[in-house]
Amino acid sequence: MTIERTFSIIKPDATARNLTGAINTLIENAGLRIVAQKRVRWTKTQAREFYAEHKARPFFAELVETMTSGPIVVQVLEGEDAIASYRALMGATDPAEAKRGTLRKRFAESKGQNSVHGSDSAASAKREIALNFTTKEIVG
Ligand code: RTP
Ligand code: MG
Repeated sequence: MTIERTFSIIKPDATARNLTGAINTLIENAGLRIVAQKRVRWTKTQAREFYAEHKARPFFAELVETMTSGPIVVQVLEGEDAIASYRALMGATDPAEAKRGTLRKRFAESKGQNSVHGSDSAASAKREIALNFTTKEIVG
């Protein structure tokens, strides 16, 4: 059994539709524990740094705009195989391709407005948690 931590974001399209509680219920029902959480609004600089790996992609400017368009809820989720398990709960990037029962199938509006983010690897999780939380803010 591997207990891991992953980084999650409830994105502006979801906070705008008052879906924080609904998403958190599904996260907890999936066996993941929310060990850190805060509602914040990112600056453009923060969004550009967070998504630096995508800076050459055609959707980068739109992504930065979207992620700074309103409040987000940043979280650390803990549980068995948390990284893969949360990616499975999220579903495909494009809601048209997301499987039934996933967060993106239920809530996402489009590829750009896709309600949630989750780290894609252990290295990403470590980096993304460190960018958003101090160690004191994570209470396991
Ligand atoms: P995320 O990083 O948000 O968890 O999503 P992901 O791994 O499934 O997707 P990724 O390829 O890392 O892309 C990051 C975010 O950029 C937006 N995107 N828009 N308009 C487009 O073609 C497009 N492609 C990606 C999405 O919001 C995606 O979640
Ligand atoms: Mg990604």
